[in-house]
Amino acid sequence: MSRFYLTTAIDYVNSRPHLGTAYEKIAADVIARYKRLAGADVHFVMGNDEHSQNVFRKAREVGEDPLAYCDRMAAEFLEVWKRLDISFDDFIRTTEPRHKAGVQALVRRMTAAGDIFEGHYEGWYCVSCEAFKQEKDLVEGLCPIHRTKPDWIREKNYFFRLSKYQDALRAHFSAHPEFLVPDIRRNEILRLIESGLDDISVSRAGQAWGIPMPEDPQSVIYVWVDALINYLSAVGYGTDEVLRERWWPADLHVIGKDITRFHAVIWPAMLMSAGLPLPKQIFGHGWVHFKGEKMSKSLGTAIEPLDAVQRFGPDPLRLYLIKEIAFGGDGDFTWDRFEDRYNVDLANNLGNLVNRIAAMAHKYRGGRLAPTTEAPGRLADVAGRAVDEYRRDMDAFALERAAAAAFRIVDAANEYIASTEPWALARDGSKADHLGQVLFDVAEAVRVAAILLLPIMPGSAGEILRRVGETRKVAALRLPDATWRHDGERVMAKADALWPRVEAQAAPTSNDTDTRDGRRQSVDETSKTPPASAAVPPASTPAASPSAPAAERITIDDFMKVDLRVVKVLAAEKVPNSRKLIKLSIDAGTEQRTLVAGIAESYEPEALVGRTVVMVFNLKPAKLMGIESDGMVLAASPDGGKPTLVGFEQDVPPGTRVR
Ligand code: ME8
Repeated sequence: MSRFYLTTAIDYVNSRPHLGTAYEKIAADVIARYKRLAGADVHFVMGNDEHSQNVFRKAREVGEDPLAYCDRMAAEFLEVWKRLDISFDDFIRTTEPRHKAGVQALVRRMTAAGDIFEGHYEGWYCVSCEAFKQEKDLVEGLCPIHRTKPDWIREKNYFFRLSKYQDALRAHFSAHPEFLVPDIRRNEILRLIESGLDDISVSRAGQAWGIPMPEDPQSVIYVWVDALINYLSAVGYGTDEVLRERWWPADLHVIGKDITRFHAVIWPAMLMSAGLPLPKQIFGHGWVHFKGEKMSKSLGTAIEPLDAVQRFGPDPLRLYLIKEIAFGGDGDFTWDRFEDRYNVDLANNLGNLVNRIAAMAHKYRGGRLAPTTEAPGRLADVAGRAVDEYRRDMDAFALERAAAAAFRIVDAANEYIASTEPWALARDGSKADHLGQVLFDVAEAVRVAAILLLPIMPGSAGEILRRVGETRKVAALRLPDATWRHDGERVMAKADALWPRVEAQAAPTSNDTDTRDGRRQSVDETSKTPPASAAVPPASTPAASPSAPAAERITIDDFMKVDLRVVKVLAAEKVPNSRKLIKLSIDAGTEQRTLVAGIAESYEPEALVGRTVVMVFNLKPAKLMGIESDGMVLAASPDGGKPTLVGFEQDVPPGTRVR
């Protein structure tokens, strides 16, 4: 079995992750999951970069001990990665003893090679970049990335003879054109190497926060040297030679384009100095922009990943970032576009397909589909080609093209339904076999597409596979399982819509959690068209059509699943930092509950106290701006208008059911 050791950059913890840093982890996770699907033994490592001065300053600013602060932030980062379904195998923190051992071991090897020498550094230093800057790097005296004035420092430092490795680096780049991708990064770094490399400072004086130089505890190791070594210390360098032997060299470092120089020049030179093999490949991805700027906490353009997860769940976000941004280039995140793509790719396209095939399988075949004596139709060819293209694109890290390949099967299956018209075949008894084959083919196409989507949308693709009767465990599936099959009976599961359109939901259904997430979230206070207000249908909800097609209507049994109750508001207060949310304590007759409702634009909290309203009593609780909302208040949301609470003409006691 081939092995694949994959890493991401380790994050500074002076602030929470944002959608830009999360993008990197999602992209790397897609690669890790794809490699597992392709049968590799994968080791996927992420971590936190904790010895930065920024982290130290931030801890002081919030009055915490730096290590306690890092512990707290590690928990916050891990929570975000968990919610995004990132499947890392190990998570390294640079304050861990195993890392310290690895860093000191490597620096000792560099020293033994005669590559570390004492000197003085005088010049600019940008703490946000944690980088020494030359005058020519600055724009109007400011760091061009952080737009802040760097510090002028003069201190005793240890230096690394980077210049000694200039020729060896050049030779490595020409012998291994794949070492740094995409080409734009490679060309940039080649130019840098050609322009001549200076020796670099690898320690800082007068600081307590960091790993001491092995021979001089008064100096700490420069945070970038410390951080880069995580890729080795995470696989046992300095502590566990067997592990190190097993995984090093890394197969791929996934990093952002702003830190290519550290990874493609300094890091390989450090490894050459220590006599260790170089990583096989470095991928420098582009930036996620928001409002035309690099998404960044310091620039105030950061989006909280959990806000985006709360909108529709993790998978629509993962799909958006992977499919809409060419991996290697820059891309934009906007709430409007995110919502549009959700509707187009998921609600209208994939979700619709999954619902339709399940509904038709039940209507025409009692939920059981089997191949007939007919040969598979044209979908088999489309799927076969898409699988080949997907594999080629994934292997080249063209993640967006691989996602598009999977969606080509989805498009083709929707078109196939439209052109074969199963409902017409069902009316003609002589076409029974053909109908059976058409339905089987569509279900098979969905199965193949879902396997290809497993790395991108793991939870949803697994659910789709279950719905189309795939009985094997998702973790056991491999790429060859995406080969078209013309055998076996498929028992199709009947279930709720996976991804209902966001703006076309007039009434909630009881167990439709995705809809609910979409409808209730309102944490984006910056969006041009604000997403649906919490606990009420979206502001853009069109008036419910009196002539909705029969397929969209629900039965009385469906409706009765929704437990609507009269409740009385006991207390109300605005949710801090939210324009729309109000926290309500309500009396439901038998118990009291806390709800969060997106009605602050229409009501003052005081005016709500004592009021009788209607709530969905059996809705699963959901967190909104950190507050658990245990139910949902009903309100009418006229197109473009503000929500109006549903109420009564007469007094009705709390707890009364509404039908
Ligand atoms: O650079 N879009 O940490 P970091 C895409 N600790 N990627 C982005 C981004 C954006 N808007 N903003 C940041 C560091 N990133 C160091 C790494 S590795 C030995 C040490 C990427 O928290 C950024 O390019 O500033 C980097 O790859 C990662 O997020 C962490 O950034």
